[in-house]
Amino acid sequence: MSEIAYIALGSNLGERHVYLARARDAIDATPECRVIGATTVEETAPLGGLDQPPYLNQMLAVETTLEPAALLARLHEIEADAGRVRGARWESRTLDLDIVLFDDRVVRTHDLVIPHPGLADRTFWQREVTELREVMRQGAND
Ligand code: A4P
Ligand code: MG
Repeated sequence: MSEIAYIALGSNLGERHVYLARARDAIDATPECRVIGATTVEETAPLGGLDQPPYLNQMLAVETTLEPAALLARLHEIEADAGRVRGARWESRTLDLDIVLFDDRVVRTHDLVIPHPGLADRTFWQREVTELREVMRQGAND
């Protein structure tokens, strides 16, 4: 059975658009994953109080047969590939991939918390979730 994961993409170092595009391709190229929706790419001021360059953020709706932990492991591989190419400095990131939602599942393990705790106060994530739900609702009506 496949479920729908909402995956947040973030980049604030180097060729940010390229990192997001490669991440979309890598997720879609994963045999158990299919990208079924994408928000517009948005530039956002850095959160967390650190002196960092602005981020590009985007959210994807991904149909997947992977379990949440296996999806996280795959996302970590994709992050590692992006870091290896550009040699990211530790404080900023070429690519950050977070699982924001995974169907209506609630997960609380040492490695994985879903819904992602950041959803409560990241207004751009909340906007993106709304945008994706609207896109998929329209798709279902077509
Ligand atoms: N982890 C637990 N739950 C999850 C989940 N739902 N999705 C664990 C992904 N990972 C999850 O993450 C650290 C560990 O969190 C993972 O190994 C996983 O087991 P990480 O991506 O390696 O490290 P991180 O990103 O530095 O930490 P964290 O807590 O994920 O930070 P955030 O929340 O991702 O913040 N400002 C703007 N404007 N836009 C951004 O995208 N991002 C950050 C990073 C800071 N400021 C930002 C943005
Ligand atoms: Mg993260």
